[in-house]
Amino acid sequence: MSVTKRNEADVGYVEIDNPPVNAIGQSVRQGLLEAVRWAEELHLTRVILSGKGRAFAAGADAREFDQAPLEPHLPDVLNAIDESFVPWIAAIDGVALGGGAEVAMACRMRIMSPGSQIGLPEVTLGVIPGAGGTQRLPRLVGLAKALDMISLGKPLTAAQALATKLTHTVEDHPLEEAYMVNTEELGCIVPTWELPAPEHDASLITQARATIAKKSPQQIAPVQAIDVIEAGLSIPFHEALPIERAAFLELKTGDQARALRHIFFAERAAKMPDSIKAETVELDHIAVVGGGTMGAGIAYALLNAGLRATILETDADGVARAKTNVEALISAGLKRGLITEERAQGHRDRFVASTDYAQAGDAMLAIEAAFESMDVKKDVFAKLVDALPKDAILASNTSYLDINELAATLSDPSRVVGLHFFAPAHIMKLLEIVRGAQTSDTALATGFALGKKLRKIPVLAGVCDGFIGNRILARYREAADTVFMDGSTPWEVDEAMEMFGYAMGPYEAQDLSGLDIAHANRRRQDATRDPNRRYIPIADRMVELGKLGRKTGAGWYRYPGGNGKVDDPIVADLAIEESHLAKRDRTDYKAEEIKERLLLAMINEAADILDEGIAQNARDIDLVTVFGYGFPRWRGGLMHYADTLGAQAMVTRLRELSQEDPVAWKVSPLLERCADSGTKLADARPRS
Ligand code: T1G
Repeated sequence: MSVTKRNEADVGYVEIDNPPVNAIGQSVRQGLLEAVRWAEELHLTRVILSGKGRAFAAGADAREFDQAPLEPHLPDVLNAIDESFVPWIAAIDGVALGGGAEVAMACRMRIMSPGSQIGLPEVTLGVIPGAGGTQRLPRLVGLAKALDMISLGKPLTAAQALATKLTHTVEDHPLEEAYMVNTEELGCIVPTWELPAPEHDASLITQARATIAKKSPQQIAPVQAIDVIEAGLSIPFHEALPIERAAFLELKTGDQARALRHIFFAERAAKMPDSIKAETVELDHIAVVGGGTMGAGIAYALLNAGLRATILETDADGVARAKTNVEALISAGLKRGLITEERAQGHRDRFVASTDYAQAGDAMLAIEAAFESMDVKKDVFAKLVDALPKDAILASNTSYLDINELAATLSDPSRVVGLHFFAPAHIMKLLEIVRGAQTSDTALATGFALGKKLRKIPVLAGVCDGFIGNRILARYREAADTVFMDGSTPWEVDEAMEMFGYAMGPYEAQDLSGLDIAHANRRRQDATRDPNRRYIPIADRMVELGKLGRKTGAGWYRYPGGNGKVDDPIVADLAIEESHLAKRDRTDYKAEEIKERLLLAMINEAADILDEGIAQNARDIDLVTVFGYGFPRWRGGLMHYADTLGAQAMVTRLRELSQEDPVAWKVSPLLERCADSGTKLADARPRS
């Protein structure tokens, strides 16, 4: 039973009981509708609605969105509540999101507990409120607030909801308070649907449209949300509902909503594979080697999770730098109101920076975040082996280097695992957990347990150059440099990828991270690079010219006055010169073709990564590309997007491109297999 009901005299208690978060599926809708009839038959004086467990209701059950909606439909259920002569009070303890907030707004009164939240985040799932939210919310909080809440999807805290009059009161015990509410006072509250819609205000509408154009470019749902809100301002409530419903139903079957749902559930399915049968080591005191930007970010994430963190450095300057970096993150957290003074002091009390490895003598996990050199890392691991308990797990935050080579320097290589964080480590949600040839299940379980503690999205990766994400990134950059050398420009390439949905194209992104990192990797790969593979020398020339990106004031672009990017004719000339030296004809690539080549290059590489078992499944590759590399979330990630193209079509195009360069465009056997068998990449598995 997803909805329970009982009454004490003339007061009814209805509880949504659909764990874990009271998602509103068909059975909950049915239960609520029956409860309206029940309350009316008993002529109750009020119904107090609550949610069992940690949520009031987390919204419509998104797992039902792929099917045709079953009756009763939520708008009808909520109209029954709103129009009933028995007033309902929503006693909100936990989150009231989407359909959950719509239920609460259909109630005559809302009482929230201090820690609860209320909001309409439907646009984050590529839809709009579909049960009256676009019509009831403006009536309760006004047009400006409603436009903001619905088009951006950000929930309100209880205090914010009180300030906007979305909730009547904030009380520690909403259920009890609801019982105490004066019946006359309750009877005087006008049903939400009967409230007047706010005045139409063109400037507010225009402003809201401008905001979403900047914050969620190319996304359809926020635009439609504003359209539906605006449409409802000048027509009666019940005439506006079908407009809202039609837009909701159309959006939920669209590509963007499917993609966003895919990522929503993929994110929640990112857990330790069942095949790993081991317990984590104790996660209390964790050593971090290296107090630079990465090490300090990792240490701060550990402190935020309530853990003890000791940064180990090579000398006093390093220790001072580590302390400065961590203190800067603590101050930033205080300034942004993300942590309290008390928590900040707790962080400081649990943080140590030292050159003395013995300071981490009881740490059962160490994360090495030192300079990206194998020799440096081997030296660090040797010191960790001497200082830490013999069964402590030794992790490396390397972005590219061979975990197996590192592990081979230890008498017990099973203790070694890769924990690849993304900068800034305390913000980026992705964590690549790299399994070496001898990595133990205990080491892997420890990685996943840490990922959970840090609220990261953990993805298991095998060992190869760049693991999942950086290997795809390297192919992406190579494809970009190829069209640049053969006729395009950094500006055109970046523009093409921004039109696809990236917030930033590959060249502007590399100017941020620095051209020297990729240069060091190319030098490292010189000895093993396939001599038959075409090599694009432009980026090397850039580094020779000292054009390392924003950190040197110029890279692929110039940034006069540190402001926006400006084309640099020197860079353009470099490509013309190199293509001339290579006797290559230059082509005027259109944005569509640039986009296609860069995406196919990534998809083909990702298919090899999946085929080799470096990634467990396509879903993990989607998580890596979205949460680590800026792939547009509303496209569902690289492989989800690839499935909208279809394996056959991709293989056909890749075969054409391989005429140009059979090495770089060698078609992935996995893609060939999918094309032959009609299998989606989402269902593809590594070759056996
Ligand atoms: N539908 C189906 N399953 C859901 C769900 C939902 N709306 N929300 C959560 N789950 C599952 C989730 O997959 C996971 O499952 C478990 O609950 C715990 O979630 C008509 C159209 C509520 C803040 O956008 O933001 O209403 O992995 O791991 O970190 O207008 O879940 O255990 O099997 O995320 O504590 C609008 C979505 C829907 C809110 C809890 N609602 N959910 O976070 O736990 S559209 C939302 C969340 C709508 C109406 C429209 C979060 C949470 P499993 P979790 P959490």
